[in-house]
Amino acid sequence: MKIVWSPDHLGQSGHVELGAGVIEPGYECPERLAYVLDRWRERGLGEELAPTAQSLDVARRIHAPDYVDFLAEAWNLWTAAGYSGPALPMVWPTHNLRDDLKPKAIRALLGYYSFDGGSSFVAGTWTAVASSYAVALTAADLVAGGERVAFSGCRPPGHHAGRRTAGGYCYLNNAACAAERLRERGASRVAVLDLDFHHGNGTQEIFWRRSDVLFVSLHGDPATEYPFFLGTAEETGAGEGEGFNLNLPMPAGSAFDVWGESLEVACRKIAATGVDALVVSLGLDTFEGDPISHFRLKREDYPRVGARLAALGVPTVFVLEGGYAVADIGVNAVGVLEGFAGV
Ligand code: SS9
Ligand code: ZN
Repeated sequence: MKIVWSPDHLGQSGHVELGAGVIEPGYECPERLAYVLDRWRERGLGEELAPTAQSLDVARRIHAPDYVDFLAEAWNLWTAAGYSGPALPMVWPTHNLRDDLKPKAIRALLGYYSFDGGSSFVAGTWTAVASSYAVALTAADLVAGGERVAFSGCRPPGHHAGRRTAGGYCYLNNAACAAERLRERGASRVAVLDLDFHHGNGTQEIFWRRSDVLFVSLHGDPATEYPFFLGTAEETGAGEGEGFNLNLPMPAGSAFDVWGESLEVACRKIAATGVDALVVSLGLDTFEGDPISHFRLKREDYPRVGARLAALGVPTVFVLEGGYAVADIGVNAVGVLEGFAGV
């Protein structure tokens, strides 16, 4: 198996997030990928590749082009306005405010292009975001070129990023871009299976009206879990995309007995739909030790997940999403991959 990653992820460091009554250091930190790489090497899983150069064309199709331009410029606009420290939004165009009014002030533009205070900008954010995107596309290219499986060591993650909104530590939707690349390279239908604890609201939004990309997500019930405002079971897609969105929310506290049954439902849906390729949004925040999530998967459950996914028999791109029990993320991510490979 091959892993694609870039040292440019280190640019996303020193950022902050708006938590419950506090602005705190980002849970989504550089050490996360370091632990994955350590474990990858320890287990001798395979070759490490740098991403190939990638244009932003796919990002500009998956996202609003002006959003992509904004991500690239946000830090410069912030410092040009005389602010220092991480760039955080201050006002959001929610409910009866107008989301078609695009203000000029950077402190308001940050709100126009986000849905929460989880995706702040520092000097290296854009470099990291662009590298994370290139990592996912490179892994998709490997699979489009005939590899059975590839792993994208993406940082920052992407599944909360919508068509024109950053949030939940995400900026560009790496998994959605990987799916789009697989389509572009000949897959007639692709599934995105989101195993992160948090609902992949961005990926759902992006593919909501599309039947060529099936979106399936296992996650904490939005009644009590982030992102709260999307992810219920009755959301099934619209227009052409009706029936191509499947949400499997589960109560906080769910362990593998319950979660594994949802995985089975998800896999059967994917098999019944018939897809040429699979993208797995691999969050490891389903782990019992995760500090901000509430499922109870154990270390030994992860290889079983990988084995079940391999049984689908579909070329697969794994894309790293969340997982904040930092020291455990490597063992758990690599556990999935080893289960997949049948090691
Ligand atoms: C902790 C609150 C967590 C965001 C969670 C995003 C998970 C991304 N201050 N809020 S996978
Ligand atoms: Zn998550």
